[in-house]
Amino acid sequence: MTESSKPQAQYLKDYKAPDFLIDHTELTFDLQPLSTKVSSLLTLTRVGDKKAPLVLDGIDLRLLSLSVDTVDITDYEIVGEQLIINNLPDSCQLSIVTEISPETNTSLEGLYLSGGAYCTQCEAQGFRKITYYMDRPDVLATFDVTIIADKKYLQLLSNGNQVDSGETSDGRHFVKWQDPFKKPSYLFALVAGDFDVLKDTYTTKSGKDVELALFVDKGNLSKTPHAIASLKKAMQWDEERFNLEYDLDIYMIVAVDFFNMGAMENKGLNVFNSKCVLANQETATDKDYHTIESIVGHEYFHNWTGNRVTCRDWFQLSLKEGLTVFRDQEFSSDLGSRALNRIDAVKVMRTHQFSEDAGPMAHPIRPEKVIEMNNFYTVTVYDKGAEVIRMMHTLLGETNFQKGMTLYFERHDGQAVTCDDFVSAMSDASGVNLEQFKLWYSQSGTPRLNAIQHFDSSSNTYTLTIEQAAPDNQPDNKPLHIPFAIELLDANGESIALQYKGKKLDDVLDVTSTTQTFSFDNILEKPVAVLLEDFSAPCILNQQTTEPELLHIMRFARSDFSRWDAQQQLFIKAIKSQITDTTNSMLSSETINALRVLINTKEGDLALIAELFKLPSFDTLAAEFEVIPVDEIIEITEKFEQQIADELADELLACYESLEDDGSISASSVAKRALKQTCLHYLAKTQKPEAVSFIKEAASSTNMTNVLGALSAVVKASHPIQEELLNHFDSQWRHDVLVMDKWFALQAMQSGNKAIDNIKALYEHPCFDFSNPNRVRALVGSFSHFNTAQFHRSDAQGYTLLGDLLIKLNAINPQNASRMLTPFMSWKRYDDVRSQAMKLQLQRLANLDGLSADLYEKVEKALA
Ligand code: B3K
Ligand code: ZN
Repeated sequence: MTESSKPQAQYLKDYKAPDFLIDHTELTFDLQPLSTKVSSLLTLTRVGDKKAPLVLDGIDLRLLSLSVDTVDITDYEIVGEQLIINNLPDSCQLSIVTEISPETNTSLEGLYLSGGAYCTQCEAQGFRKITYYMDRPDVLATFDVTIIADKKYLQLLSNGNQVDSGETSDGRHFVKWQDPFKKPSYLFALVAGDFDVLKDTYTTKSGKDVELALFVDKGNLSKTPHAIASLKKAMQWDEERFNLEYDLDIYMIVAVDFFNMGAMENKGLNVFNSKCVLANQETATDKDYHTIESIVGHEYFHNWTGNRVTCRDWFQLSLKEGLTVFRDQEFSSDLGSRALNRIDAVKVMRTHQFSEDAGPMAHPIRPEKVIEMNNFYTVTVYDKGAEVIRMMHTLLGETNFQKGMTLYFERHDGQAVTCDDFVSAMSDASGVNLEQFKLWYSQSGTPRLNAIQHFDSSSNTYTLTIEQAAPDNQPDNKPLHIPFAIELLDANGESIALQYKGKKLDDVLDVTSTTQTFSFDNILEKPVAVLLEDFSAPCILNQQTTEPELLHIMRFARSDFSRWDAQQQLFIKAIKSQITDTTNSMLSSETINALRVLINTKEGDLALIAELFKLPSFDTLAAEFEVIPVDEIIEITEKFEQQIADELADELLACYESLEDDGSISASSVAKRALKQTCLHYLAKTQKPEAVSFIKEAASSTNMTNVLGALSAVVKASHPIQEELLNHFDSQWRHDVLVMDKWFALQAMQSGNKAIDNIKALYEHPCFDFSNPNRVRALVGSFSHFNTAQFHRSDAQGYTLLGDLLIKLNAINPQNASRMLTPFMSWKRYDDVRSQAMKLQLQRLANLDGLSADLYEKVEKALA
């Protein structure tokens, strides 16, 4: 690539307010697969420099005409991806007619035709693939949209309320929509297709009736009730917890098969990946049900946090995403198990986010430099962003946090604002000083905390010193304001009231400097400390906790999350000591006994017990090492799983047999199925004859959670019956691609040398399609993320498979390619042979003609 053809970076520091505003946008779409005509009429007002030209963004557009106040103009130029119009009056109506080709648009961004329906995806910068526009989030306009199409596209949908419809003179039809709320272009949506529709209504707490409509592919109505029920729960929850009501007369969700992400919050017209909508007990797992509820909630919550108040520029993405993830996490936690939701969120942080933050793509939750915006819809912006909001919530408390939200909406409803505006509202409403806290927005990397404990029996004083160090890759970071939650347990497992010199102390410590000591007195014996309770800050904590102390925490901590965390630490310690000291050969009898007590007594949440039985993932363990010992982690994890299976086989059998679920999605049934799955996972590794009959029974169940539990157990155990069960599944579900994705993911987990050839053969499977992101992720994404042994084969065949795929996807769908590249980003953390082999694949990409900006940005950073 020559210097001038390299994709250019944008910087937060260069933000400049627009010179023009668009007050109103009128769009007419004449839909044709290869030549859709888009007529746009923009009402413009100059607000900046008198001489400034109007600069509009546009990609892959054919300009048919351009006129100002009905007069054709010639004083314009198209430079790269911009249309520059000079000498415009201070206010005018600009008319632009362009032509685009939805059918050949495989990027799934802009307007595309796939699976027989027209659909748009505009966030972040896809609107510029539809028409020339000020495609930036701080330009907000009301929209009128007319869609004209053949009648086979029965439903013609856009944002807002439908105001007109009818036939055209040439026998086609049209619908006109008006969105009264000003919005940026990224929230625009259009869908045209022939769908089945589930209708419902919701009455808001102020008594307004809202029509709900869920559009799905023909024949899928039986899979819609859960999504619509989730939507109603989300609407009610947002009223109760955040005092926020819906604002339009209609809320529509459309499910499409070809979609790059989970879903999109377009005003009044959400577009969803069908896998995040469709569910019934036969085809979807309990986890799918949970994901659907959470994503439906997430997109709904964006109506206020994202749509009513949006981002000034894309560097502020976490303003809406971090906050909305926090809101959806709270929604799931209020409706279900808070502990399990917390465990899930922390797993994402400790595996994916910590690794991103330590690697070449490390960026603050408010990035400062971006080449391709789509590359910044990351676990850092979303999940670490949500942790930052959660820390503010911890520091302020629920009441003050809600006061902050109210002030934020009072100040900024209808505006495009910054993360600083949000923090100011929180701080002003609560009186809590968040100046130092704001560093979380501008510093990347995971802070490292070191906890040093001391108990002085002569004065009955316990002291805790917290040292805070900058991350290795960000040595210049300043100390952060960290809410550090603790619980002190006595020998009986009782919580000790925190006090010093007669003053009651809070259990959230304000850590603000590099070294800080906190003292607690009136403590009669050396306590066992639960540190960073509930993962109160996204940090790596180094603590010298012994095995007996971890077992004590696991039994007695008030936070279920911290009990699970202690169990994970026990496993991690054991695995690490195996790797560094091979004489220490097995899990201790105390650890095995603690597990035995859990399944024998089955006290408390069964789903939590299921979690407590899971060894840490490869990624979690990898994070513990500077150079990832791939083979050792795999070998020792397998050995420990085998030990659990062998030593607890009888208990696991008894537990499995005792669990009868009623097939519903009630919390207790879901928890029973989760524990049954865990039992099967281990039982498949034993020689117990009952195990095979349990597996066969589960595999033939009509409940997908049970079926998948059985299949995944046999695949992971390389059990001889796996082939028979997988073949049966294929013949049973070939008609349902979403279910087949589960099968592709299982196929990707095959062990042994044939794994790679198997994947290549599956590229030819009638259900596989390189242009469908769900298929690609199910097969190759599962392989590269979860089939560690085969992906990281030392003969590099796994890496070549992924490299070949990325080259292919670069031409079809750069966004998907870029996402699939992730495993290569941490190439430097592997041994020489593996890292050189991964680097080679990155170099192949770097040398590729026509490398997309999406891949270019990541490959360049990875190789730097
Ligand atoms: N806002 C969208 C994500 C858009 C991604 C663009 N590449 C979904 C969400 O976070 O709700
Ligand atoms: Zn979002």
